[in-house]
Amino acid sequence: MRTGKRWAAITGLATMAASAGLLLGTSPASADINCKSGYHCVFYAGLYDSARHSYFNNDTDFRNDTFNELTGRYGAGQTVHNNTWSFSNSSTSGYESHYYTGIGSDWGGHLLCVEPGSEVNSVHPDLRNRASSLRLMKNSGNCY
Ligand SMILES: [Ca+2]
Repeated sequence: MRTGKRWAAITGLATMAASAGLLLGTSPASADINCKSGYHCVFYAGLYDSARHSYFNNDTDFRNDTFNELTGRYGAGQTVHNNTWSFSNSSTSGYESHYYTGIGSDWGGHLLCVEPGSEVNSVHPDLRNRASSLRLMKNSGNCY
Protein backbone atom coordinates (compact mmCIF):
# COMPACT_ATOMS: atom_id res chain seq x y z
CA MET A 1 0.00 0.00 0.00
CA ARG A 2 2.88 2.29 0.76
CA THR A 3 4.10 2.03 -2.84
CA GLY A 4 0.64 2.76 -4.18
CA LYS A 5 0.28 5.91 -2.12
CA ARG A 6 3.66 7.16 -3.16
CA TRP A 7 2.78 6.59 -6.81
CA ALA A 8 -0.41 8.61 -6.37
CA ALA A 9 1.61 11.46 -4.89
CA ILE A 10 4.02 11.37 -7.80
CA THR A 11 1.31 11.38 -10.46
CA GLY A 12 -0.38 14.21 -8.61
CA LEU A 13 2.79 16.25 -8.77
CA ALA A 14 3.25 15.41 -12.42
CA THR A 15 -0.25 16.67 -13.18
CA MET A 16 0.40 19.89 -11.31
CA ALA A 17 3.70 20.38 -13.10
CA ALA A 18 2.03 19.78 -16.45
CA SER A 19 -0.65 22.37 -15.67
CA ALA A 20 1.91 24.91 -14.53
CA GLY A 21 3.99 24.29 -17.64
CA LEU A 22 0.95 24.77 -19.82
CA LEU A 23 0.16 28.11 -18.20
CA LEU A 24 3.74 29.30 -18.38
CA GLY A 25 4.03 28.15 -21.98
CA THR A 26 0.84 29.92 -23.05
CA SER A 27 1.15 33.38 -21.53
CA PRO A 28 4.38 34.73 -23.05
CA ALA A 29 3.65 33.34 -26.52
CA SER A 30 0.13 34.74 -26.68
CA ALA A 31 0.52 38.11 -24.97
CA ASP A 32 2.17 40.29 -27.53
CA ILE A 33 3.26 43.90 -27.59
CA ASN A 34 0.49 46.24 -26.57
CA CYS A 35 -2.25 43.75 -27.44
CA LYS A 36 -4.44 42.00 -24.88
CA SER A 37 -4.38 38.22 -24.76
CA GLY A 38 -6.80 36.74 -27.30
CA TYR A 39 -7.02 39.87 -29.47
CA HIS A 40 -5.84 41.09 -32.87
CA CYS A 41 -4.76 44.73 -32.58
CA VAL A 42 -4.28 47.59 -35.02
CA PHE A 43 -2.61 50.94 -34.35
CA TYR A 44 -2.95 54.37 -35.88
CA ALA A 45 0.85 54.80 -36.00
CA GLY A 46 3.57 53.08 -33.92
CA LEU A 47 2.95 50.25 -31.46
CA TYR A 48 4.31 52.36 -28.62
CA ASP A 49 2.98 55.82 -29.33
CA SER A 50 -0.45 55.63 -30.96
CA ALA A 51 -4.05 54.70 -30.22
CA ARG A 52 -5.33 51.15 -30.69
CA HIS A 53 -8.35 49.14 -31.74
CA SER A 54 -8.67 45.47 -30.68
CA TYR A 55 -10.53 42.84 -32.68
CA PHE A 56 -11.59 39.51 -31.21
CA ASN A 57 -12.87 37.97 -34.43
CA ASN A 58 -13.29 38.58 -38.17
CA ASP A 59 -14.39 42.09 -39.14
CA THR A 60 -15.56 42.71 -42.69
CA ASP A 61 -15.58 46.51 -42.48
CA PHE A 62 -13.23 48.85 -40.62
CA ARG A 63 -15.26 51.94 -41.57
CA ASN A 64 -17.40 51.62 -38.42
CA ASP A 65 -14.45 51.16 -36.05
CA THR A 66 -12.32 53.78 -34.32
CA PHE A 67 -9.04 53.81 -32.43
CA ASN A 68 -10.89 53.69 -29.12
CA GLU A 69 -8.16 52.32 -26.83
CA LEU A 70 -4.99 53.94 -25.42
CA THR A 71 -6.81 57.16 -26.18
CA GLY A 72 -4.17 59.36 -24.59
CA ARG A 73 -2.05 58.64 -27.63
CA TYR A 74 -1.80 59.94 -31.18
CA GLY A 75 -4.76 59.05 -33.44
CA ALA A 76 -7.39 58.49 -30.74
CA GLY A 77 -10.92 58.53 -32.16
CA GLN A 78 -9.80 58.31 -35.80
CA THR A 79 -11.49 55.75 -38.05
CA VAL A 80 -9.58 52.48 -38.43
CA HIS A 81 -10.37 52.12 -42.15
CA ASN A 82 -7.33 52.99 -44.30
CA ASN A 83 -5.56 54.34 -41.22
CA THR A 84 -3.41 51.50 -39.86
CA TRP A 85 0.37 51.51 -39.55
CA SER A 86 1.07 48.82 -36.97
CA PHE A 87 -0.35 45.41 -36.13
CA SER A 88 -0.03 43.01 -33.18
CA ASN A 89 -1.45 39.51 -32.78
CA SER A 90 -2.12 38.04 -29.31
CA SER A 91 -4.31 35.15 -30.43
CA THR A 92 -4.49 32.40 -27.83
CA SER A 93 -5.81 29.80 -30.27
CA GLY A 94 -3.24 29.98 -33.05
CA TYR A 95 -5.03 32.32 -35.45
CA GLU A 96 -3.06 34.52 -37.83
CA SER A 97 -4.44 38.03 -38.46
CA HIS A 98 -5.05 38.53 -42.20
CA TYR A 99 -5.72 42.07 -43.36
CA TYR A 100 -7.39 42.99 -46.67
CA THR A 101 -7.81 46.18 -48.65
CA GLY A 102 -11.35 45.15 -49.60
CA ILE A 103 -14.51 45.55 -47.56
CA GLY A 104 -16.86 42.61 -47.11
CA SER A 105 -16.62 38.85 -46.75
CA ASP A 106 -15.28 38.21 -50.26
CA TRP A 107 -11.88 39.08 -48.73
CA GLY A 108 -10.46 40.88 -51.74
CA GLY A 109 -6.97 42.34 -51.82
CA HIS A 110 -4.86 40.48 -49.29
CA LEU A 111 -2.57 43.09 -47.72
CA LEU A 112 -0.55 41.34 -45.02
CA CYS A 113 -0.79 38.84 -42.19
CA VAL A 114 0.65 38.54 -38.69
CA GLU A 115 1.50 35.30 -36.87
CA PRO A 116 0.15 34.61 -33.37
CA GLY A 117 2.54 36.19 -30.86
CA SER A 118 4.05 38.48 -33.48
CA GLU A 119 3.74 42.14 -34.45
CA VAL A 120 4.72 44.72 -37.05
CA ASN A 121 5.75 48.17 -35.88
CA SER A 122 5.24 50.82 -38.59
CA VAL A 123 4.86 48.51 -41.56
CA HIS A 124 6.52 49.22 -44.92
CA PRO A 125 5.11 52.47 -46.42
CA ASP A 126 3.51 50.54 -49.30
CA LEU A 127 1.28 48.72 -46.81
CA ARG A 128 0.30 51.66 -44.60
CA ASN A 129 -3.20 53.12 -44.42
CA ARG A 130 -4.72 50.40 -46.58
CA ALA A 131 -6.30 47.77 -44.28
CA SER A 132 -10.10 47.62 -44.50
CA SER A 133 -11.01 44.22 -43.06
CA LEU A 134 -9.66 41.39 -40.91
CA ARG A 135 -10.00 37.64 -41.24
CA LEU A 136 -8.59 35.07 -38.81
CA MET A 137 -6.97 32.06 -40.44
CA LYS A 138 -4.61 29.23 -39.55
CA ASN A 139 -1.42 27.92 -41.13
CA SER A 140 -1.16 30.10 -44.22
CA GLY A 141 2.54 30.77 -43.71
CA ASN A 142 4.49 33.81 -44.91
CA CYS A 143 3.17 36.15 -42.23
CA TYR A 144 5.06 38.69 -40.14
CA1 LIG B 1 -16.09 46.86 -38.11
